[in-house]
Amino acid sequence: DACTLSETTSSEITETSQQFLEDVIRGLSQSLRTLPCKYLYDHRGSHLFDAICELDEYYPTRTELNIMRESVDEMAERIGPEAGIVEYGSGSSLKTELLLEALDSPVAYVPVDISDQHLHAAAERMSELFPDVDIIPIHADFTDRVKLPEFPRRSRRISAYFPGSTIGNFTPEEAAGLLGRIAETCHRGGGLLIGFDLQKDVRILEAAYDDAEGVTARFNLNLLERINRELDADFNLEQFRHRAIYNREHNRVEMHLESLKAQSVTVGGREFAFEAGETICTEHSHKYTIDGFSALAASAGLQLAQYWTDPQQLFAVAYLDV
Ligand code: AVI
Repeated sequence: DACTLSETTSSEITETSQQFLEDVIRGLSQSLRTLPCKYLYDHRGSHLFDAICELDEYYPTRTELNIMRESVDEMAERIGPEAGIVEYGSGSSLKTELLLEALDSPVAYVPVDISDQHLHAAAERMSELFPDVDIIPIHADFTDRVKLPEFPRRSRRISAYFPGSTIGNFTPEEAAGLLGRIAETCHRGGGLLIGFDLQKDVRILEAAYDDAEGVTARFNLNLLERINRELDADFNLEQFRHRAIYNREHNRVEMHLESLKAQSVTVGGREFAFEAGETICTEHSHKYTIDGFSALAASAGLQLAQYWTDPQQLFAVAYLDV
């Protein structure tokens, strides 16, 4: 039964919140304070992120979907027949649907996601749509090494699918490490189909991460709410504001939470003093050129075979050979 794979025991849950507390204390103790962006995606955070994907200003989701609509047959040809597909993150079932529909006799689909709820919704939907494909959801943090189930023997090769430009949320060093681990998962002869965001006018970028409706601001501030709730902290949400800044040196949008006054906050019994204007960085979203991304992939042993982009060159989807 595929579902038992993702059941979590209560001891695992305690361990996870212990880890959350340690990560938060560590991040807040640094001179430039940070919080790991993976914690943005609790239940409410995942819903807010879905709402971000619908915003006018947030171009990546619809642009990637259009690239898929335009070129999915060529992508499917690259992947080849009787493939096993491992998807990193499963919040993108529409793009995945297009891909599985275009593939020649896919054998297995393995979504890997940190959000149990997203994972199960996606897995259920996919088993209804593709009854002939083995659907094997894995509840895991894919920044760690993911252990795959024994793959059905019929699958000729394993390709990974990593849409959504999530790779941009890692530093280039982390991204190279993650690409290397993905390559190991696929074995030689397989490949990786990956979406990444391209460098562009800073105004477009900053608007995409600081929308007029304030959805991204709520998404970012929700992390403090989550910390208050889960880690017995006392952040005053009225006294922090969302900021999105493009860092030209590192080609990335940075999300920050800025303290509006000098204040102190208690988290898990520890006190942290903030100055007015001091920020906590909650996310990096790196923007690449095709050449830059190709070089990053090459450093992890993956070769760019083909890429597809939109007419305005906002976003790219690439197939990399392992
Ligand atoms: C999930 N990830 C690719 C999004 C991004 O664009 O970096 C997360 C996000 N943060 C704010 N808006 C969207």
